[in-house]
This record gives sequence, structure tokens and C-alpha cells, in this order.
Amino acid sequence: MKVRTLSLSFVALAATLCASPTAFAVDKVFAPARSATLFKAVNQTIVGNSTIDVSQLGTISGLAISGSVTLSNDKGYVRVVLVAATGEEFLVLETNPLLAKGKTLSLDEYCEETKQLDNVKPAVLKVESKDASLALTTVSVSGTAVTARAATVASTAATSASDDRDAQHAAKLLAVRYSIRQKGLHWAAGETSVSRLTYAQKKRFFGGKVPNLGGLEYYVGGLFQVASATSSAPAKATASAYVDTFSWRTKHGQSWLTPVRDQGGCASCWAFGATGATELLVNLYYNRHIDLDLSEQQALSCMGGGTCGGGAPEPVLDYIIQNGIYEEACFPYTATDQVCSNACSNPTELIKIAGRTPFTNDSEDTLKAMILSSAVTAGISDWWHVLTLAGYRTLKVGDSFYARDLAGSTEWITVTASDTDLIGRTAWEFKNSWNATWGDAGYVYVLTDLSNIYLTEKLLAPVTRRGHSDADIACVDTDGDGYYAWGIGPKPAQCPSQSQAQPDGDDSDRCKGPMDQYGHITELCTTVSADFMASSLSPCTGNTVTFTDLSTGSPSSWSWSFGAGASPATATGRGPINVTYSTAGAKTVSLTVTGSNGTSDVETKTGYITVPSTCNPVKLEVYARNEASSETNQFRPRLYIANMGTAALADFKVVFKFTSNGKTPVLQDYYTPVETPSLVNVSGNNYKVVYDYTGYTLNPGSVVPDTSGNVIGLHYADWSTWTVTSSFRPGASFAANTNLGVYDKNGTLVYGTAQ
Ligand SMILES: [Ca+2]
Ligand SMILES: [Ca+2]
Ligand SMILES: [Ca+2]
Repeated sequence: MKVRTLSLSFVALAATLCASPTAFAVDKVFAPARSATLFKAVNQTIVGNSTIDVSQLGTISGLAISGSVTLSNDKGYVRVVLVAATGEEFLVLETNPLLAKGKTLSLDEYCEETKQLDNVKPAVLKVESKDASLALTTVSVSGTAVTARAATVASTAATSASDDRDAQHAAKLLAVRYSIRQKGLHWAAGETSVSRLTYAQKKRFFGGKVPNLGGLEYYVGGLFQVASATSSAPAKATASAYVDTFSWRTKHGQSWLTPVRDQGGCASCWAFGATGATELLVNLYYNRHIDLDLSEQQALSCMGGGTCGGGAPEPVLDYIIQNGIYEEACFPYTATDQVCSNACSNPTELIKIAGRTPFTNDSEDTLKAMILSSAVTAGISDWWHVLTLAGYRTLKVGDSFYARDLAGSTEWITVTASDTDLIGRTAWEFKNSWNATWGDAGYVYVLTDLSNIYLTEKLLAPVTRRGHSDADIACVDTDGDGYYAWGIGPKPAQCPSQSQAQPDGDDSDRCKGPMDQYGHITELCTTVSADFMASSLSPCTGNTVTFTDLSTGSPSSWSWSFGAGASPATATGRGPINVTYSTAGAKTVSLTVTGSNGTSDVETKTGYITVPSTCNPVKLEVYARNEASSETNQFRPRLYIANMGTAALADFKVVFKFTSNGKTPVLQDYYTPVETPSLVNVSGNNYKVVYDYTGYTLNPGSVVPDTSGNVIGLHYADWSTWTVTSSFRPGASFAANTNLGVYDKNGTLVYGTAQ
């Protein structure tokens, strides 16, 4: 019999819960750690919010629910929370269309934080739902654990609550990533500072009530689309007089925002949104990187805006207008409610602003004008959350976003010609206060209905700063084009007499002159310069690649050449131009532009496009870790495989190699429910481990065996130190591992490195 660990207690459990190999589904990580002994028949269909009395169940060490969830639209969600007699809360289930990988979810003894409980006395099950129904058939519980959990944890890592949570987090993240891929969404999901919070921690973070974030906690970059209650995409913006893209993160070639902060376990986003905007306004007004760190604790404790249970930015701004705000050191942030008298009595900084103007939600252009002229604090009502606005971008083909998560995964997200739901829409760029390890370095691009933007205020200059005056405003011509920059106020007296009357719209580029009220910048250089970009750098044969002109200097004619196998092979006109390739390989693309005054320029990008020889709709991800890192005579690899693609993969093999220091290794199979592992002596001390999945099919969206992984053991029997050099190279926790290789039934490498 195959068992997963050496622990006898767990052998018995595996036999109880997992009668056949088909039961080793991904959902196993959401099944109770101990077999259920008590059941409560419920047989209710719950719509909206409800509570179920479970106080008669006695002290328990685990709780699971069975039934099914139906989500009626993209905003649908269901959350079930166990409330203990002590008032402690534990998440039993949270789902939405991303987590459920669709509109329905079948629950067979499902549990999350209630998988292993430390002898809890239950009171009620709290059900919260919107645009969804929960058909609950039974609640099952396991009674008091016979042995204390701590002892079980010590005996084997495989049954620890922390391992369970790791596996659940991994499974939820894979589900979100799979849904993003299947739905064609344009953001990347990864592990963030928020994704691993417990329900109780999230509740503190959001001020006592957790909103349906629709996956936002997993956001690590790209374009986050706030789900609309109607399934149709929000209307596109009408033609705008304003410039397509503007951001204080790139104005004059630099970011004017202060570093991303961390609000911690306190719903003080409103204090951070207002303070972040004030810090930005100070930099903009003085045209210098003063980069003040102002006191969010003062905003939280002294300004009447709210508490760690939530609040609003307007009272904070009004207080800063009337009384001013101190520096962080005067009243350091503790993420707790404190009395205002804890502030220092002699602050160094006292910053006041002149006023505020609310956004009336009348049009996108109004909000663009506010961003172009000053600092703006803004909220998203679906998230009950306030942030600082940094800029906006009208989406066009070729716009690219870089995503990176805590586990080190990176990807590019690019708008292509087929993204008709995006092109022409406005993405709002926000600075968040969830730490720079969340989102796109702490920032997020949001696509949402205008009506979802609330608590939004433009901050008004002038700024006053204790011990300083307007003589401190920098008036500089950094790029030497004769146009000076002096921030967002009127031209100050200290600007030199030879300076132009209009400010420089981009003081990092001598070809860019003054900016008008709509953000358009006068072109100062007439020389043409050719440049372009492609919507995809590695298209499959037959797939459309869109080439977009990025030339500067107002060219009047264009001549393109797209490389071998391209159709069309050449083109004239600005484009964008759609091209397909019929052959694989590296392609060299060039563009020649000519200006009206006869000057011309050529941009040639050698090997710019690479068409792969095979485009496989199977897209695997393999995660691995070493369970036995602390033991010297063995290593115990764990791995699992996810198919994130659109086609099934059958009869494959996973292979890695290792070298022993002269001792003969022994393979022991602990938990490989669907494959046959084997140890192959290649030559001398060189070995391969082969996991043979002949007869098994890994379907799209599925994981094998589950996110806690297969386990085999490799050891040498005499308990002396054993040195193994392995291509497996795993760490202590699960991470994507491309050091091993996955081969399909034809022997073609479909993932990782050749072995
Ligand atoms: Ca601060
Ligand atoms: Ca200049
Ligand atoms: Ca300039």
C-alpha cells in the first residue's frame, strides 16, 4: 500500500479518506485532516446572509461542509465562517468565480482554516453571499483530537497545519491563475503580502468586515478589472481631448510619489490615501524630492477621519488645511488606535495645504484634469478602500505591464489587437498602502466603472511648510532646452530672466517643450526617429502580431519590412499593421521613416521576433520542495504538476537526475497515487528518478496529485552523511522548478530542462 508519510496515524487516515486513486483530487487539500465522526444534516439553500446554530456539536478539532455553490455572475461570492464560543472566527469556505474556476462548485467535506482546529467549541456558522446561493447538505466535524496537535506536528511535517495552509494557498492561487488564463483577463496573480492573511487578520485589515475583493489580494501586476454586476464590459470612454497617458511616476523622467507604505492590520487606508497625496503634493509644489514621511498616526488619531475600523479622507484633508500635519517621527505609525496626545509636542514639520476639490463622478475627463494638475486621493467603493492616484493610461495595442510575485515568478502582460474589450478604455494607476510586495511594486492599474470611484479629492496648492517659503521652489532647466520646470504653482520669482514664460512639460527631454492643459507636449525637435514595437515577440505560426509605430518627429511616410515568412512581407503607412508568420525562427524587422523636410531614419531590430518551432497548448507548471532538508542520509523530494493550458497531457514522464558520493541509493515510495516512480542507474554514481504517468491524463486546470505533492524518499541505509548533487535543487517550500524535465509520450521535452 502506498502511503504518504512514515507516520502510522496518517496511514490510517489516508486509508479512511482516500479509498481510490481518483479521490486524490486537488480538493483533498481542502478536506478534513481527521475523519469526521459527527454530522449535522442541514439541507438548506441559503441566499444572502444567514447563520446556522452548531453549538450542540461539542468541542471539535475539524469542521467541513458538503453541498454546492452556484454563482450567478462575476461579482458572486460565498463565504462561510465558523464562529467559536470564544468569538474567534475561522474561514470554512470562500469562493468566487476565479477561485471556483467557474460558476459552480461542488463541496464534499470542504474546509479551509477549519481543517485542523485546536479543540474549539463551535457556536454558529455564518454564511455571507451575494449574487450566489449555497445549497448546504451537511456539516461534519471531527471530535477532540486524541493526541495533542503539537505532538503530531513534531512527528511529521506532512500533517502540520502550516503545511495544510501552504497547500491550500497554493491550490487557491493556481485556481485564480487558471481562471485568469481561461477568462482571458489581463492581470497576473501571485503570492502577496495580503494573499496569505488569515480570515481574522483580513477582518482587522479591512476594519471589521471583509469585502469581496474578487482576487485583488493576489494581484501582482497588469490590468485589474473590477467585476461588473452585469457581465457586459463597462462602456468605453468617449473620445477625450486629454493626453492618452499621464503619470506622476514618470513626469520629467522620474517618480514624484513617496515610497509605498504598509497600513498593517488596521483599516486606516483613508489616512494613508490622504497622507500619500499630501506627500506627493509637497514634492510637486516645491519641484523637489523632499519626500516627506508624514504621520499617518496623526491622521488616524487626531483628525476626526475615523479609526482602525475605517474612515474617510475628507476630514483628514480638512484638518491638514486648517491645522497641518507632522512628520512620521513625531507620531510614529503603530496600526492601532491611540490617543492624539501621544504625538510629540515639538514637530519639525508642519505641512498645510490650501484646499480640496471633490470629484463629482461626472466624467473621466474631469478626473484626468484633476490628476494632471495636482495630487489626488481616491477610493474604489467595491473594495471599501482608499488609495492615492498616480496617473492613468488610455489602453492601446502594445501597452505592456510587468508582473512579479513574492515567489519570484515574472511575466509580461501586453494589450494585443484582439483585446477589443480593453482598447480605448482608461486604466487608473493607484498607489496602494499594502506594502511594495503587493501588486506592481505596490501600485495597481484598475479598470472600473466611473461610478465605482468614490471618496476622491484633488488637493490644492499652495503648500506651506514650517521654516520654508516659496523661495524654496526649484526652478530648473535640467535638459537644457530653455524651458524651465517649477512644479505646479505659478512661475516663481527665482526663475532666471532668460527662462521661457511656459514651464517645461518634460524636463528630461530636450525635444519636449511646454505642455497644454490637456497634457499634450509641444515637439521641439523636427528630426524624425524611427521606432516600433510588436504585440508579441514569440507568436506561434499563423497567429497575428501587431506592429505599432513609435517613431518621433512627426514622420510623413513609413516603410516596413517584417522578415522571413511574414505575410505581408512589407508594408507602407503608419499602421498598426497585422502580420502573420508561416515559418519558425528568428525574424529581423525594420522600419524606415521619412519626415516632411526630407530627413529619414531607419530602425532595424535583428532577431526581434522568434517564432517557436512548436506551439503546444499544454502549459505545465511543476512545483517542488525537499521535505527532508534536515536529515543527512536522505532526501525526500515532493512535487506536483499543474496543467495551466487548454489541452490535456497523457502518458508523460517527469525526470530528474542526481549524483551520489559513491553510496548506493534506495528509492522508497511514500505517496505517488497515480504514477510509478523508479530509480535508474545511468552510469557510475549518476542516477535518474523517473515518475512514469503512463495511463494517466492531466486535464486543463488540474493538478496531480494535489498541491501537497507526491512524496518519495531517496536514502542510504547506514545513517552516515550522504552527499547528493541533484538537478532537482529544491528549497524547503514549494516553488516552480524548471530544473527537472517533463517529457510527453513521444519523448519531447514539454517543461523544464533536458535530463
Ligand atoms: Ca508616514
Ligand atoms: Ca527644460
Ligand atoms: Ca524639455
